[in-house]
Amino acid sequence: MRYFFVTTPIYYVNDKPHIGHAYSTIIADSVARFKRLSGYRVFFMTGTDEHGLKIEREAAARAVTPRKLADDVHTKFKDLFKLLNISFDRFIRTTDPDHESTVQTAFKKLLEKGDVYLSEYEGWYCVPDETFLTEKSLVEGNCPQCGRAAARVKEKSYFLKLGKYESRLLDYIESHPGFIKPSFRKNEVVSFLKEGLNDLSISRTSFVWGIPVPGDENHVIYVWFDALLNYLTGIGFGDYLKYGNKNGGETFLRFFKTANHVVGKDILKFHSVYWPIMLFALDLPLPETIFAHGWWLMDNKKMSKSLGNVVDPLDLISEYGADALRYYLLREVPPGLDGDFNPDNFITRYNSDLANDLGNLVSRSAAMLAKYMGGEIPGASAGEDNPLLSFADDLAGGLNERYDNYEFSKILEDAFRFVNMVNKYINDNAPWKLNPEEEDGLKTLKKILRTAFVSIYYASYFIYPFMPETSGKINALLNVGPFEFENVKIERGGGLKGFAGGIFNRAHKINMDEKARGVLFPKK
Ligand code: ME8
Repeated sequence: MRYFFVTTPIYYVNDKPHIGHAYSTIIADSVARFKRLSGYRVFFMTGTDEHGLKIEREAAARAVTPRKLADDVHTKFKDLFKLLNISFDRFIRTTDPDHESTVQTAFKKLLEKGDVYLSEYEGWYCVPDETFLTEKSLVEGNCPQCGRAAARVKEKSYFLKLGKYESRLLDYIESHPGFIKPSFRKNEVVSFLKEGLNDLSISRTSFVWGIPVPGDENHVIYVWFDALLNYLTGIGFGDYLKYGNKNGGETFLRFFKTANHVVGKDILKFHSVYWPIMLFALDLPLPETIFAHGWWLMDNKKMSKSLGNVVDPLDLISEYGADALRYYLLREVPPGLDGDFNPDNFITRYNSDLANDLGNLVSRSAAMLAKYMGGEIPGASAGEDNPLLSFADDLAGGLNERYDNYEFSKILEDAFRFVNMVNKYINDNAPWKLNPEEEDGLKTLKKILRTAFVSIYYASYFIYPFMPETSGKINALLNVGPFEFENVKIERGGGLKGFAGGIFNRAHKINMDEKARGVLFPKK
């Protein structure tokens, strides 16, 4: 059994989600869906980061308890993810009891080991980013990342020894080229490491909303130390601690070694420096990959709750559907780069790619099949046009590598190139000009329609991880089940050969219900 663990950042509950949060989550969901289809045992986790000063302050501003704020806002993330068809296996909250226990256990372990020690922190802190800052990194007294005023802090604190693991981490990063993706981000991390690391403060005493330090309850554990450990809690760290590598504990390590952490570039340092060092200190293996995506910008500024320039995903979903949003976000931007969210561009893509190219291909093919074949896709004996299907097979064969490199925009570009090749094939062959009353005419018509429908099935497969609802509708129209490993059996690197042929070997009637033949994407 091959395992695959994929995660999103866990999101702060100071405000409702925007499309930046939707983006990371859709990326992880698409990968999870592809891996499941490829036969992996997948665990996909997302959730909310609920502790810390930022949440405590927001709750005070709203005159509610932090707990109440977290209870209310985390449901907004859950509701959004439901609308977006996010197939997570666990939605973790850092206030979940099993997580609190992970954090306290880890803290205690490191304290006993001597990798955590008590001292005093004096320096700068950015509350919105929940980040300690060095004096020299400040830009006119402000946080270099978000531009907001940094606060001066002086308080007792526990520290994690980072220097002890610095060179081990450098070696690890150099010898594991797939650890940080895209590769151009690796250099940033390496130069940060080469500057030398100060030990990391991992507890606070000036507020209370956090997990208490075991045995020293004046301190609450630093929100990032708490948050990063969610990746262990969700896959059974508790069982691993209790039973080691047996009685279910072994699945913990199996999953964790395959971890792919999908994060925004803003939090790459936490994931590629602090997190690995925490894992070294805990004697655990490192995740397989940290994939840092870029930012969605609005008028060239990072979309963010505090800047107030956010796009509400709920508006887009209610107007265009979840799949349109999923498609746009993953199609538009190459891996790791920023994207400018442009509403006109969104509508253009919707109308041209989804309504015209894909939607029309499906509806006009179904109309022709109804008209000429009584809704029956001719069997393999009708023959097919191989260049088109070979192109699809080649695309399918390259998918694993593309997914491994998070190259969604390329996958979707190719999928829609294929859709347009099928449209062109139909236009060039003009089946409506053929006479089905004549033997030759009927033969050619059968071949064209068969080719079109096998192609539509391929297209449905290509888009499935990104647009599961649309793919489901196409499969329902084709009268075949949803894509699952058991009925698709696509082996790693093996492509699709035979997969469409298998189902469509014999003549196969599509679903002629009006509902099944409904428009996929109404024009806007
Ligand atoms: O940082 N474009 O939570 P957060 C793209 N709790 N992605 C964006 C984005 C944008 N404009 N804005 C936010 C935290 N994101 C911590 C994480 S993980 C152990 C703890 C996405 O609510 C992106 O993934 O500020 C970014 O890293 C994340 O949301 C930050 O969410």
